[in-house]
Amino acid sequence: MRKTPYIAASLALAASVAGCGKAEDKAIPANKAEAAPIAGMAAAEVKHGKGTGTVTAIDVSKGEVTLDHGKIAELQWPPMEMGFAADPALLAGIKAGDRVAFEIDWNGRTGTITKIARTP
Ligand SMILES: [Cu+2]
Repeated sequence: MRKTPYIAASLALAASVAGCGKAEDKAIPANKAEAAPIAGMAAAEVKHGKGTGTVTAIDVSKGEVTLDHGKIAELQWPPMEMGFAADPALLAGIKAGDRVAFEIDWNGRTGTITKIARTP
């Protein structure tokens, strides 16, 4: 009997996995909200309001007037003191302490006087 030592050469299959080949299969979510226009944000909407108040500060040459005004219904404003821009010509003859009736255009950030007149 011959014993043939059998040496099993184990063949290591060194499978090289260098170079990660991950599939780029990330799902890109469709952002439909981004495509939809945002209502009311496309353009500044100018609102017109009317009120009465007292002039607390005025600079005719700069075209600035500060009013302590009452409610302005059209803009849903409570009474407050705030500054407005105005054409200097509109402010001629008006001084601090005067009671005034006025109208403004409000663009969402700033108010511009369109009419202003002293009241008794
Ligand atoms: Cu105000």
